[in-house]
Amino acid sequence: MADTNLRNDKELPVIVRDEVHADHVLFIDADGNPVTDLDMFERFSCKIPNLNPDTPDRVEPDLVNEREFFEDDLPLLPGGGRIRIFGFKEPDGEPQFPAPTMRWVEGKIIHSIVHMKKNTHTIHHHGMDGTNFNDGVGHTGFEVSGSYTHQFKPRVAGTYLYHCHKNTVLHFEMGMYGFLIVDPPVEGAPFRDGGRGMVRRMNDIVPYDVEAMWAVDEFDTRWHRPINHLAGLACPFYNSSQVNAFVPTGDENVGLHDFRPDVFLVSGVASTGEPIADRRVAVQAAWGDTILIRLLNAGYTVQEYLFPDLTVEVVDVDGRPLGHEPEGTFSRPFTIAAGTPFRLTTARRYSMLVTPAEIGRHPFKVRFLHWITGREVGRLETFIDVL
Ligand SMILES: [Cu+2]
Repeated sequence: MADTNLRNDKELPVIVRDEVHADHVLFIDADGNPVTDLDMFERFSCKIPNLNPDTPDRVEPDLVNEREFFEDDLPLLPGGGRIRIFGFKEPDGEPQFPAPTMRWVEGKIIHSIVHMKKNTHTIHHHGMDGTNFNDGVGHTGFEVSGSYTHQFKPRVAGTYLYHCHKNTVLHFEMGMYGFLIVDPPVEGAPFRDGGRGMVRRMNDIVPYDVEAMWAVDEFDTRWHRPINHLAGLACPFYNSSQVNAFVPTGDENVGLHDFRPDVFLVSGVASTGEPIADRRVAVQAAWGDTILIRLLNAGYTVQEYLFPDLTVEVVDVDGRPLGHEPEGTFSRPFTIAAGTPFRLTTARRYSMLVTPAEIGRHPFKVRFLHWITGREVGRLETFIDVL
């Protein structure tokens, strides 16, 4: 994103095929031929195999989830207007945004099955350290045109996400993501979204009473139109009738170098300017309850968050419990004092514990900051009610 946006006001570089510029040579291959950035781009972004292979080392699963692609106009705009979404749904489920949560359990064998009816997509289980077959990153592996079963044994509980990793700049923005939660290996797991559960805190597993799952996102509504799945990819062998690329093979600039968000959402609920009170987002807890907040930056801005009157403890960063041995030996959970703003960038997560001492309404505020200039481009607010 950053690189293309820096070019925003300048003439786009023209890459001439069959003409090697010294600037573009990355390395010399085993046959002595120069490998250019265009070769690399074609190899890893354009010549992606479409495969539906057998799962290597397949064993019987403990847990299975299935997702399929949909494209639909969903009533997500402030006031209920519809907007074009690419998403994942369960095979017999309704289209929804964000995609349904995957809930896994530490140490269990998981099968995550993806079905594609037309076109190709992938599911990247972000942070899961999958092998190349299971990682779901199209341009370093393959894209799925039919079905594929990803196999995992998640190593440590935490807050993750899954998303499509085909033409990611477009498909992630269009809605192809959802939470992926790994619960600790205790009775009752996997837990129900929003309810009671257990979470790792250092080397302990501690209970919470209420779970908030906040995927904070923003839409540039100009992008959310019936749009070619490959739009924005600059693949020289696609002709312009197939793809409207923004460099130099297409006739039309589809504008994916230019992101100007105009709708701001938490977990699929758009802000109207008033604090979001929808119960899918706003939390209701009883006095004395411990709340686990799973916070995800699912957008393309830098997001700055603020609890004006709550001090929270961060127990997990990007799916890695702090202070958990062996990988967290050198870290510890940390507190963010009431009134202290904090930030996350794209795809990053915090899991935070809080037990509010006061009855009443506790606001949660977000400012959306432009990723280059830092300028505020939007804001929203929701809250935790303690009764
Ligand atoms: Cu996709």
